[in-house]
Amino acid sequence: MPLLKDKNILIIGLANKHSIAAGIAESMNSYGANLAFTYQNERLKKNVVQFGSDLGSEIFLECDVSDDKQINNVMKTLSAEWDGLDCIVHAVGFAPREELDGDFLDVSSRDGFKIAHDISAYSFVAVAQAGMEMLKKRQGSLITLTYLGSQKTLPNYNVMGLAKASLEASVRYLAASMGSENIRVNAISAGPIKTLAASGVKNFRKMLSYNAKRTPLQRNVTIQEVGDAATFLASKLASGVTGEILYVDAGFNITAMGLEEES
Ligand code: NAD
Ligand code: 0WE
Repeated sequence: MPLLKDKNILIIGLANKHSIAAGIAESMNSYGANLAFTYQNERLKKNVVQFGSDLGSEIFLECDVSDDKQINNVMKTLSAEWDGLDCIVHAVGFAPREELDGDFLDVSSRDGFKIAHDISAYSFVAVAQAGMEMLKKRQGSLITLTYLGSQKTLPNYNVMGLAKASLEASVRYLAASMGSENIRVNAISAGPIKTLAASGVKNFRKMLSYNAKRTPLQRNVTIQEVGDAATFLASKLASGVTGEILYVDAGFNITAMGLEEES
């Protein structure tokens, strides 16, 4: 029997077929899951409906995660369609562009900090709260996406590093809080991947090749690989795993020094 057969899973954070959420949706779908999708706004709706329909999904709901009303509305609408939720995937991150271009000390602002933390970290807590009732019914789990910039510095990631550190702490606090209901909470720390969010980042291609050269696997990871790790975390194979940050980064995070540079 497929690993996620008859599992009801909500995907938050799909923008297009290059999104990490798309890799997750495809993997989960291939293991038998029923998927529902949210989209940030009307502009992205068409993409999301097209992508999800191709996977046999029928539930598409608008959700800007900065708005508690929209988050609650999603769960309310979903509870009329599904008797419970087995997993919520949160693949959302945002900071104002100006925060991600230049030296941290120079470009950081109070407003940028607020927005980055609200959209990239608090929204995960808000989604957990709103989804709790439906997750309880199925002893479901939550999965979010993070990046190594939470633990180590790199140029330009700036306030997103702080927000991801907060997101990772929220994984642990939510896991401790929701564990009594047998709800698990985990994150995947993905290596860099060329997605829509990444396409707004200066020199991203250079970062990808820098990264590939320095990983134990000598390459970058794909959204399919991140998707398969998410399938594992959502499945009963991970029934003993909660509060964990699972690195899907071709091993980059474990190295302090790579092989000799090729000249
Ligand atoms: P993406 O652009 O495909 O996805 C980001 C999503 O966030 C989009 O669907 C966008 O609509 C959504 N979003 C932004 N603000 C929102 C709001 N206010 N309300 C609702 N949705 C909102 O890019 P991605 O790389 O797939 O990003 C998904 C997650 O993966 C993010 O948390 C990102 O930080 C994380 N991540 C990305 C990489 C990478 O290199 N691409 C690496 C590690 C982690
Ligand atoms: O988490 C991310 C993406 C973060 C992101 C990207 C953007 C670009 C466009 C958040 N907000 C915005 N806002 C925009 O206006 N990643 C892990 C990918 C990423 O982004 C970087 C990276 C990496 C890696 C930004 C700077 C440096 C490295």
